[in-house]
Amino acid sequence: MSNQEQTLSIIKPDAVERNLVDEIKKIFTSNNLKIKESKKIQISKEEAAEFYKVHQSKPFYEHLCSYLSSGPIVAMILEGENAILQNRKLMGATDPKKAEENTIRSLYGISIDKNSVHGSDSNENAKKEINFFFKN
Ligand code: IDP
Ligand code: MG
Repeated sequence: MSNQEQTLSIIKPDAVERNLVDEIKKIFTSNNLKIKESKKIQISKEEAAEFYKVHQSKPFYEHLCSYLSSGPIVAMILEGENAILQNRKLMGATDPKKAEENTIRSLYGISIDKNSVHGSDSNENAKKEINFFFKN
């Protein structure tokens, strides 16, 4: 049965800085994910803190918020069959060193924090995160 979903993807500052946006977008579009919306923006540290609120108790929270707000990012709505899981598979594990071969993070990730992409991890979070960047 068909399960069309939308998910939020972010190309993080380390990847935007290295001009990897087109290459990463190509990985999505050649793996059955359509890019419905895309915008390049820079968010404030306060906005990053709001976006990553689920991680507020983690030791790396402060660094994570500084990092996401440190330079331009590209936020996208991806759409397709099982888009949430499909995107997570294409991203690979959080730590690039542990990411499966040919995943975005294994190809481009620098470190566990500079890991090139964000992707929603559930239907509920996908809705929240899409709304965070693309509310109208
Ligand atoms: P995910 O991005 O694969 O969903 P999460 O556990 O949700 O991973 O963590 C969110 C982000 O926080 C990661 O993408 C990464 O940038 C950062 N992060 C996660 N774990 C660590 C860590 O142990 N040290 C530093 N940064 C981390
Ligand atoms: Mg996560």
